[in-house]
Amino acid sequence: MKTDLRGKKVLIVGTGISGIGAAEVLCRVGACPVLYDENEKLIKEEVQSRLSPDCKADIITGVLPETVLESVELAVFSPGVPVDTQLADGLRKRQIRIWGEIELAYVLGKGQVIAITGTNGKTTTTSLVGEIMKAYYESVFIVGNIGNPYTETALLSGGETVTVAEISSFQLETIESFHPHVSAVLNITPDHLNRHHTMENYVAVKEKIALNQTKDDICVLNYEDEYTRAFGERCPASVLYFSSGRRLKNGYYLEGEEICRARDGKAERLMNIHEMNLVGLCNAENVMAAIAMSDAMGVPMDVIIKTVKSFKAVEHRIEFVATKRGVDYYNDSKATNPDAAIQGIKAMSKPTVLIGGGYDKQSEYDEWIEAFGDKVKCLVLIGQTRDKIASCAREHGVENIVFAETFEEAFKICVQNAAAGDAVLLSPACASWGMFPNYEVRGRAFKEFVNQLKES
Ligand code: UMA
Repeated sequence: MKTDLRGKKVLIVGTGISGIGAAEVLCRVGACPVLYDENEKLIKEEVQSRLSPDCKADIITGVLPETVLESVELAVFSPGVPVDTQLADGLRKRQIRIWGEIELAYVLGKGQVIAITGTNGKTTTTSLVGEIMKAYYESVFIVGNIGNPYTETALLSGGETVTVAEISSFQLETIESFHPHVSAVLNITPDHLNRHHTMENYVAVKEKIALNQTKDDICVLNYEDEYTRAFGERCPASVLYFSSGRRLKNGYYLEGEEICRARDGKAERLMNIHEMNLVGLCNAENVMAAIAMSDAMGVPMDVIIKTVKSFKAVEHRIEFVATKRGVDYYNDSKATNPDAAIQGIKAMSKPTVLIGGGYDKQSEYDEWIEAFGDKVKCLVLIGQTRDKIASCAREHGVENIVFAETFEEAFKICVQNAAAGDAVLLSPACASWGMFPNYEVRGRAFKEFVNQLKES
């Protein structure tokens, strides 16, 4: 253990999965967690019931008494909790450090860490790197923003462990000593600006992934992204670039359909993109980044390529479902905002019947609709946002727009409008609320409809 937290009173802010994970690990190392959530409607017994019986934590909801601030020695903020609030200021004024899940787990964990950030593609890339590591190393954990708090596995790790962590910008705000041996910034496009306020802040926080890296470490960056390419110039780690747009003298790149690796100008072909089960240029980039990271970790190239070829898309992310009557069906239900949906439509190479719409998060749809090009032969709209999307789509020259009252009706309209050689894509650019409890249920409903379709 690199830091002794025994007997220390630690304030955990947020009682979601990150906060619960932090409380558990702190109990196990003998610290005294105080679990706080500003949501006064939370029932303390329910929060308690999510802790294991031997994890004793004080639980506070609503307003946090000053006396608690006076008594704690460390704070651990959940990723969803901003660090520019009165509470955070109060802690800093008292010289109390604010860590997050990643810093806490890192100081308690052992072994090597691979850390992956970026605006899009993090989850797919993290899963793929995790699978490649599992194919070669004995002890591998896949953690972080992907939905498994890093704190849950920190104490299980040993010197030989490889931890593959998906890290969001929220989680990077609170790192101090976090030092991955291999890191990656896949791309940076505007996102979460309500939290980070400016693009400069957002880019700076993404760059923190390499904060403690040295030239003995590796940072994998996207040469085609202006922010990550510029970061390469001042990155403290040794940089490995990947590119979907040009040949690199050193790095990983796409030439036609071939993924290649070059060292000092000597190039070799690694695989054809049609040999992977993922579609779209964004996924070719994710794969190149994963290959670069795995190569840097010393995994033999034959093991890497074999794993890439057998890797299936993460569920609900441009997930190929089936071909029925010559029509390819894709589930991209995870595209709950226009930016994510842009990746979905960009990944399609055939005329596409697209299901969009859902809960209104006050998004703007122009850029998503511009990304349609002339690919979308029919736009089927559902939910609260359908009028707003339809008028935006008309402004951008999309003419074939059909409204559906229910999700089932939307699916039937897709089937009627798609011909052999077309694709049907569920990539709604909106949250599912109002029609479904979450995007997973929406995605599964879509897959069930597809699977019920007859072959001919
Ligand atoms: N809360 C406060 N004060 C606040 C804000 C929130 O007390 O100012 C409380 C809420 O009342 C709630 C709790 O904090 O009870 C929620 O904490 P949280 O929002 O951090 O959610 P967790 O369940 O702990 O999940 C978090 C990440 N959530 C966010 O970043 C919003 C999960 O990422 C992550 O998987 C998990 O930790 C484990 O690391 C999700 C996410 O949406 C998938 N990430 C964003 C994204 O991918 O775009 C960044």
